[in-house]
Amino acid sequence: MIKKILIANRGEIALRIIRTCHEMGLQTVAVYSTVDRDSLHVRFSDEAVCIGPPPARDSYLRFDRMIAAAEVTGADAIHPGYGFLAENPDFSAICQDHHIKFIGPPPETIRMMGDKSYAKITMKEAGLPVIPGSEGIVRNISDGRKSAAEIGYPVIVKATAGGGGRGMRIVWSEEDFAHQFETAGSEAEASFGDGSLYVEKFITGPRHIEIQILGDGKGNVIHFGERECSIQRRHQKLLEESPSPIVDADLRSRMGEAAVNGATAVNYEGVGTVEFLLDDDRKFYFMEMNTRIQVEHPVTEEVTDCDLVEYQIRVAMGEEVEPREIRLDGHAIECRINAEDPFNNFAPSPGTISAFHPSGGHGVRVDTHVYSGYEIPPYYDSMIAKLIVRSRTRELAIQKMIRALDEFVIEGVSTTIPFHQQLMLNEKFRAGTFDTSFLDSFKLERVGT
Ligand code: MV4
Repeated sequence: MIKKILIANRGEIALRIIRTCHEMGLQTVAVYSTVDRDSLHVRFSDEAVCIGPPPARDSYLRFDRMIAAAEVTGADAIHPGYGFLAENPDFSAICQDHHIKFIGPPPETIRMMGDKSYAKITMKEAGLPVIPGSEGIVRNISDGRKSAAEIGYPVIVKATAGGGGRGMRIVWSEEDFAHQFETAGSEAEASFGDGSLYVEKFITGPRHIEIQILGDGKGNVIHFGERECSIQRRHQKLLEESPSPIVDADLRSRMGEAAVNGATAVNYEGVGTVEFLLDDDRKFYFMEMNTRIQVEHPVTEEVTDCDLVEYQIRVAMGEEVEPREIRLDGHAIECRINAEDPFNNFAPSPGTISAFHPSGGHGVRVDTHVYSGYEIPPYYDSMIAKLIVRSRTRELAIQKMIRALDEFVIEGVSTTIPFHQQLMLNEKFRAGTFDTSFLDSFKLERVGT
């Protein structure tokens, strides 16, 4: 039984998790670095433990301090949120060793899915379509070049320890292969301590679509439809929506079935996301599986009327997932509000928020840890709020988002609000015909004073 949960995270997601815990009658323990002392997750939790100085490696990434904080407060579970320790198999294992329930999959599943080449082999065996490429990792340039010649150029070289766009190189021709392969390998070695690479066909202008799933580790897996995540800049998503404007009921059911089959094959426990690329012919391919709750989970919650954090906690308590079809109703859009200057290459804009007025009204949800007078520390990521709207159709959701963005007041720092305001008026966005390269050519106009 779980009675008290330690939230091994900060910011909006820590607050998001605390809210569900309290609705479920569960006690909460916040952890914080010294710079987060005045954060709302500290104020809204039942207890709070300081775990160290501002740099994450000295606080939010410290296994020993998380476990000690759980032990001194008597927490029987740890929710990792996203980022930090969420997909660290060793942390999941340490929690197990200390008889603290890690809210997420067991270490073996996290490790398997963290090895992107191995995950791809596993999903191919489960019958999911995968992008044509090398059978697993390639040992050297010569094997890689052979593989690339069979696949046909352009190819993409990916680090098996990478993911989310880190440690990838596109190779356009055979002459360029050796150089790109070596660069990718040394980058991967430096970043992940593992230089292993695999090769696959490069799909030009794909859409990034992901399926939300839930498993109970007892063989039951269900899906919650898709999220459209193609609006991204340098692998940072800026806007997500559900449903995807390009996915119809038939494609949703086929992608959902594939995701469920993949998760079932690994006896998945917890919430997870199966990422797919969709090509010009609307063929889909498995890309990666994420074993955490994701930043963009609220759009799925809004169209399915499900609390995904509640499901995480319930399966962690041993509850079974009842097999059923989840219906999507209406349309939800999430804009990530970052303390960044969209007119200056999205440079981080830390500082003190002098005035903060979140949007409200029917169909508007703001997930944030920020308030008037809040000082954004420079140590962590720059997302300060998620603005989520929900309406009956995509067109109405866009109209509501325009209204909600107009109403949102944030003074003292630059934010991505002006970017989203212009995106909402963009023809290609409104038509729903964009792909992952859309933002490469999106030109922000300088307006106002
Ligand atoms: C690809 C791809 C095209 N073909 N794989 C991006 C995130 C990471 N999970 C994998 N990603 C991609 N994988 C194949 N076989 C396109 C992307 C991709 C991308 C690649 C290079 C530059 C920008 C990109 C933006 C979105 C997706």
